Amino acid sequence: MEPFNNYLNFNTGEILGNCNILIRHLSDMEGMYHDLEAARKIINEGDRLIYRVYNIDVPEKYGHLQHCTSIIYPGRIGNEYHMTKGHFHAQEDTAEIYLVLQGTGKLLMQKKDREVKVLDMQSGSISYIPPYWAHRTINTGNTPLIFFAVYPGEAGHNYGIIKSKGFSKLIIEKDGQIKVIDNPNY
Ligand code: S6P
Ligand code: ZN
Repeated sequence: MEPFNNYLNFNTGEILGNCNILIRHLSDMEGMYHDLEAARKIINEGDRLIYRVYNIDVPEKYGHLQHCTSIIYPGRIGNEYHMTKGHFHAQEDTAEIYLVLQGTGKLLMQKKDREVKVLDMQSGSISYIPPYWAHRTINTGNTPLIFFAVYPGEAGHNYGIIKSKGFSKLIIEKDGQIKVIDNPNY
């Protein structure tokens, strides 16, 4: 395989070049937001774009490094901030690095033994997601949250556990403040 360049726009998070774009609307995240009624209403009124991922095309194999940008648009579903689906890596002993380019948010992580960790995300923050931690990103600001991620080629994604159980914490807005609360459905 030959070396290659791609070009990242630091302001928008868009990558120009050899990449595929993943687009997630609210309707792609059924049941993931706590306020099912609010989610249903928005979907019925025409749906909403929640996030995009620009993923550079690299073999999903040991020895390679996947890399991509994620752009989470600002907003809330009910009182819960816009967020990604969240996942474990299919190959659970693989880590990941997130570097924030723009915006503010939270990185919610959880292990299978239920241990939870929430890190702040802001321009310049470099978060290390160790092996075995599921991860979800939440935009708690008023502008897009844009971050660059790097992870092992073979990591893969397991969405099933999070889809069925969620995380044990929710990140919500209450009285104008960002709050981390227990997920009543967990
Ligand atoms: C991949 C990495 C990110 C997410 C992206 C969308 O391992 O963690 O690129 O894929 O932020 O999140 P999700 O949970 O929908 O894949
Ligand atoms: Zn990941």
